[in-house]
Amino acid sequence: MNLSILGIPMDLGAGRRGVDMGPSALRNAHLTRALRDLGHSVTDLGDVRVALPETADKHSEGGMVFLDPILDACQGTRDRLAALPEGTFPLTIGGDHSVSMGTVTGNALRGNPAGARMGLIWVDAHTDYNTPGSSPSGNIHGMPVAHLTGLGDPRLSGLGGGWHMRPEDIVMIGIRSVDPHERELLREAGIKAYTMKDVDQLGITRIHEETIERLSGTERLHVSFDADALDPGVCPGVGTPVPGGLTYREGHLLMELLSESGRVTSMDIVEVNPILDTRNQTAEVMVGMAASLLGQRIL
Ligand code: NNH
Ligand code: MN
Ligand code: MN
Ligand code: MN
Repeated sequence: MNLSILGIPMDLGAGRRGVDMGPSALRNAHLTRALRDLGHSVTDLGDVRVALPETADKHSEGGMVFLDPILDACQGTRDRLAALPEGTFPLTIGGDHSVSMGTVTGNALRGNPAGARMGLIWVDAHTDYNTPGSSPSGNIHGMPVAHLTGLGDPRLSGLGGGWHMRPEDIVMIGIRSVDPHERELLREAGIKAYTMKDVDQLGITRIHEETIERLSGTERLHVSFDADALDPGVCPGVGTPVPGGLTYREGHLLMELLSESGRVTSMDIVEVNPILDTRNQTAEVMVGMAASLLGQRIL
């Protein structure tokens, strides 16, 4: 496969500093080599330009911190991804999770100005379905999915032009932290979310089967993997750790099964925070997750 790596070194959407160094940490953990070893042709496109928090306009507007520079970075990400040749598999490395408003729209718009029908698998401790009105923090990394479905601020929800995600084409896995008003918005939208209770009860195999079945009508399939979906013991380098996450093997099994499905067309790795990490462990684990999604097998 032809893989394109694109970094988005942004921490403007997160409540703590440091995920802007995620792309560097992932490259340091030999991301390119791991994927080339699987037989892929890998091109590193470098990084999207992102404003520095020291010089960017922080002013919180309508319940959103750093709206303008985040919008800029998401537009830049979208345009880079939309312009890639069809058939390329983009692997986008963040950066806080607000980058996914740019990655998902860019991947949907590639070769299709109206936007392809996109399935979205959101692997995360959080549902990221806040709007500026429901968010307790004003941090935009808690809001990308809501904006992708057309809720929230029109500048962010307009990133796809007229295109939006259909709520029924979204599946979330690993969920264990949802804000009170966010929970209501999720229910209203009818988004399918597998909580950690579901992971415990059903297991990853069943969840994977149901997910692929549910998303069978989509043309493309994007996996957005927030490192905090994994247990903080596995991935300590994240800004908002929540106990009781996916085990190392549950993460790999999910990626291995998705790989075998042959359906996934793009991926994000986000929220890796080297400042809070232990000797780059989180980046190394996440490189392994990408490798499993892209064909690495034990035997
Ligand atoms: N739900 C909280 C908020 O909106 C936290 C979101 N943090 C994340 N999301 N790391 O993945 O502020
Ligand atoms: Mn997230
Ligand atoms: Mn999260
Ligand atoms: Mn819109």
